[in-house]
Amino acid sequence: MNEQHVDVAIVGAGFAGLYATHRLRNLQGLSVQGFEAAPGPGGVWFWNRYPGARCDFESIHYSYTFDEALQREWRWSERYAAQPEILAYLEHVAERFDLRRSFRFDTRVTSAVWDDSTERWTVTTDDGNVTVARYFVNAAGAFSVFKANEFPGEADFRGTVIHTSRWPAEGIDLAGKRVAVIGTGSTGIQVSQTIAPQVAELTVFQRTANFACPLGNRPLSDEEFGEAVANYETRRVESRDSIAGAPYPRAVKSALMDSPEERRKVYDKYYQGGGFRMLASTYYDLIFNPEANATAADYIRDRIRERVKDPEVAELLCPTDHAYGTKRPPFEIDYYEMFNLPHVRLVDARATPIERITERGVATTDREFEFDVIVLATGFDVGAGALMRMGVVGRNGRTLTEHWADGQRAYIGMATHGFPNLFHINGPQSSATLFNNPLAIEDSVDFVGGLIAQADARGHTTAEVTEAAEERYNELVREVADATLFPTATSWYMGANIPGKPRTPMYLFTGAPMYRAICAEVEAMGYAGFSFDGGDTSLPNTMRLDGSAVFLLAGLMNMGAKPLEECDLDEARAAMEGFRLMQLPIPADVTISDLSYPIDSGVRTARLYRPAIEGPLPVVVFLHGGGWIGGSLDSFDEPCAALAQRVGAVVVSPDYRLAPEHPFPAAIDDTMAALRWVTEHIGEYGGDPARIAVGGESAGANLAAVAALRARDEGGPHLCAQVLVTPLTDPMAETESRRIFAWGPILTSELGARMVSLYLGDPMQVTSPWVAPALAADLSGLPPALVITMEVDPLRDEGEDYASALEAAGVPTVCRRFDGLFHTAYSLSGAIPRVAEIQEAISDFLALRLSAEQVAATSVV
Ligand code: NA7
Repeated sequence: MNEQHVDVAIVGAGFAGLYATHRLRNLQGLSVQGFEAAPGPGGVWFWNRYPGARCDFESIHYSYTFDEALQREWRWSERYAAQPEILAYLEHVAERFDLRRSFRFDTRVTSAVWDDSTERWTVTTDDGNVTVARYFVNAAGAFSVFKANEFPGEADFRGTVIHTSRWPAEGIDLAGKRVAVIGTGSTGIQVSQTIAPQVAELTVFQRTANFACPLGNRPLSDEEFGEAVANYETRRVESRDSIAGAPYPRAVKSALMDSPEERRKVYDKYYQGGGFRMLASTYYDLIFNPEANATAADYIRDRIRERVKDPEVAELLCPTDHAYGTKRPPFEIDYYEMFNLPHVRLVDARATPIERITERGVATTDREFEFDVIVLATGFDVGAGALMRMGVVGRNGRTLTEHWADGQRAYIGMATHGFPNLFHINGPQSSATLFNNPLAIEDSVDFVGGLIAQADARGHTTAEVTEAAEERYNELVREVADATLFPTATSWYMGANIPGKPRTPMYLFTGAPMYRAICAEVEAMGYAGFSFDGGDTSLPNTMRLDGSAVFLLAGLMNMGAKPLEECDLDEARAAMEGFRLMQLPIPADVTISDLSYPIDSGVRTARLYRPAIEGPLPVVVFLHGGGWIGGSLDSFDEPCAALAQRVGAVVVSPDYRLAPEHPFPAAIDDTMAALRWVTEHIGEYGGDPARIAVGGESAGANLAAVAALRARDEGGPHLCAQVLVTPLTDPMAETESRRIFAWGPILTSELGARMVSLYLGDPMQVTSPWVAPALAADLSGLPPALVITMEVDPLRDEGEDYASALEAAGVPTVCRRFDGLFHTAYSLSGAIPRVAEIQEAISDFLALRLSAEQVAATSVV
């Protein structure tokens, strides 16, 4: 037995292991020992040699980015390269960067055990050797364990049974043979469409029909290759900034915003466009809105019906049990036309499941079929199954299998608590399934390389994710999944393709940009969530957010939405209007009408929301948000209508003048004018002028708070309550929340400061209580207040401080903080389900404060 000592042990010589070796050994100067079960490099592209094996990401995107010369010199022959070419590329990379010498091929890891006393991993291999390493990198890939044959009787079969991922290098002669293909995922489709012309008979066993779209493969022309090489620099940046990690056109619209004719045009364009564009470039809501998804599903089903001549076969090929994209969408080359060939048949393995393999072929519950070759295209135990089988043992003798008994989990897809100095590349809960893998791999390796470099530079010997960080990230992954349609399908995305495997989201379903942002934030905070030598660490801000919020923000990134602070005034206003797309439908039983109220310089519009209840009803005057520079009646239709319905009140939303065209005090003067008008006229609209509350969100909450002050000081109107949702109460406040959430999300310090300065007109006004209600000399005598704050909001602390000050001044005050939510969440009810909780808090408060009994009792007092 040999024992060697190295800095890093790496398992796997695919895309991940090769780049990890290059980065850690060639660039960082660490000693590396790699292990690979196959006789050569290539990983998944070494093993999957079945006929038709091909990548369905374009090769100019599905390739390394780390070396400019490599990008230029490797001439891809096809748009979507086939397996032999990708394998040749990886072999070339191994040669070019002299990586082979760091690997022991034909060598399996049989155990990897962490020793707490020496702070080393002891890696044992089936060649009887032992490698002791400071770090252990799992680059074994997600598809290295194939799904074992579930059908009894394989030994009885006279012919050949073969899983697609164990196809022999010399091939299998299928000419003139009767062949069964079991499985219609990406692999089953590729193998079937490829072998159909060679075989005597092809029988495809389909348990679940899939939404396959044309791959659009063709030779890569010199012009296309030249263009790719010339633009690699920008394209690779765009790729990393796009949902799928490839520079596809961005989906920026809801499918429900287009007419059926417009949708048809969009789907026609991207159905033929090839690759993941059908999902990434059509409509952003396919993946979370069932109604939107149905439009794409219907479209694809229509195409299948057009392409398959026998209507019964066509119907069987149409998926009906899952939403488009919730199972990994395959791509095909004349797959559907294949079923028009006389020697190809489709068997419904759901209606008549396969029972066993027999001496002659396959027996279903219906009949026996005779075959010479049975191809199992039945998939993989996706995730880090390979590592579990390697017998990885962490701190205190705990195995990975035990740690993952309820599902595989890894902090940012890279680290597992109790397994110090072990890093996964594209591990469980990474975003690898929605992130073009070579790029995702490079990012992940670079992250790990950076972390090791920092640990070494600071003299740390262990880096381990904390239990709390792993737990919170795991929750986040689940919450994000719950914001999508992914959990509704039985798929390997959810670990649901393997009997007995816990059903948990195997990936973070945000797309590449948000995943990258989270990793960048972790890194920028000194590897937040990782404890070095047992030291303290904190959680990155994004992980404090509710999963629905993270999913929403990811959606904005995927759309390429410009951050508000980078927008000019018109763009910022348009972006704020766009928030409407993220609101629930307006409740149908609320009547909406526009009225006018007078101001000094003319009249303004106010929108009135009236629930279908007999009056007189209490009244809420609600001021929309938008930083005094944006927002509109339209943008707050849904929050106001929902308020009217929940509280059973008439809600009036005044269209106050916006800055900078109309700086302070225009907005607050209009608010006061609206309140006076409401007091005088609301009786005509079914409202009770004795029961008026004022409320608002963000800048609107500032106006509401100031209106309450002015109404007190100016002798009316009389207000029964004030509802302040995420109010700005002092532009100059120096609070902790302003510091830790300076970067938002949505509201950043820079944006807030710009809005305040546009509103103020005269900077001297900044300390006026009419701008900064928190600076009012006296807060007593104000109407009872509900102050709502969001945990992840720069304005959180000043809202809470204001609530405390109100209470100290004798004002009955309720303060509610919503953990995990952020500024503007209140007006995004369609994306953030927990907005219902905020609405409930407001309606509970107002129901009490505006009840006729309460108002009568208060006036008696
Ligand atoms: P997939 O996508 O998991 O597909 C496996 C297929 O095999 C799928 O159609 C399964 O039907 C079918 N299957 C599995 N077990 C059975 C049994 N017992 N009876 C009938 N049919 C069965 O694996 P692929 O290899 O196609 O693709 C894997 C990934 O590799 C691919 O997505 C790319 O990312 C690369 P089911 O849907 O479970 O009903």
